[in-house]
Amino acid sequence: MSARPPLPRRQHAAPPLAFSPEVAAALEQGQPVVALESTIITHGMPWPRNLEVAREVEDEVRAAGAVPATIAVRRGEIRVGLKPAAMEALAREEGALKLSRADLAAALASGATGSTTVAATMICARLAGIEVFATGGIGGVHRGAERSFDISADLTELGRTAVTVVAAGAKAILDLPRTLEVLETQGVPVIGYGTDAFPAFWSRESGLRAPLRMDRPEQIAAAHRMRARLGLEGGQLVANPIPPEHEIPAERLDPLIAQAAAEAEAQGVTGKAVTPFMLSRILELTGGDSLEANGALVRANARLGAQIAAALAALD
Ligand code: PSU
Ligand code: MN
Repeated sequence: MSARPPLPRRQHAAPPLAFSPEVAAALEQGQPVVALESTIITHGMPWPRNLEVAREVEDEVRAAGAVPATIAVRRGEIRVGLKPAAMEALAREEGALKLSRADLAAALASGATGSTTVAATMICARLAGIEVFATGGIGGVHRGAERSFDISADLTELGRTAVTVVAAGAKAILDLPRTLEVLETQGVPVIGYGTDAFPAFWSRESGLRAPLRMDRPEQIAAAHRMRARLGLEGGQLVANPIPPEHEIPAERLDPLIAQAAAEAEAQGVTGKAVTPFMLSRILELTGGDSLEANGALVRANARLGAQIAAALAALD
């Protein structure tokens, strides 16, 4: 009896990553790099403020001594680091696709252009060798999820992809207690930065406690490395409260969020469209205040992300 020949092993081609020269050089030299997402540009803020904020956020990362790597999909390639013209084109793009884990491969295979959510940006950052990613707020368990089953893929991604994500908590339009429960089930450390409270995006406190607390970027970097030593898949969520001067009190926002949620339900808004719809309605209902707060918190997260990336580089 002859042994069966081994099955031919499929050789996978490398992922379609295209680095900007600045990011490529930084990664090669082991300099701190911070990944940034792009759905906030295409679906989170209106033109032209989206472009201004995207630039401001990159400037914050640079001022804090790291290199920003805004990630998006362009003509079938994962772009890691956008040149100014590419950033502007994305910000102006009207029908950009919102790409999460489920969409990424199909979009790349068909040569599409789109923005990456927190989940997809984590996947791309890990492929690119970037360990820290700063954003505004992650997706989570939506209110009414017991009926809609609408739970963001951001939560399961945090459970499986080893990137430390800095956010201002989860958006207050979500069901925050259930969001924390799912994160715990997924084994995601949720770290309040300099606070015992779990922040609620536009507000510094949600009434919930952050499961963990750290006060220095070095602690977050050390925990990130320890997870790797333990062979734990999945990332960390750093919850950085919005700077106090930009906070919108929960008492003011709660009724507006309830109104926007009721409108979404009445208009039959579901799936991917829910988060963009809620953000733009809240912008209108707050007369633009939510947009300014959003910009301020992303900038603060970018600074902290740069400090964590620097602390990681110092450990190497
Ligand atoms: N944070 C913001 N604005 C946004 C988002 C986050 O301040 O637009 C985006 C992120 O890309 C996040 C996504 O991953 O919303 C969540 O969408 P969903 O709830 O459909 O998973
Ligand atoms: Mn959803």
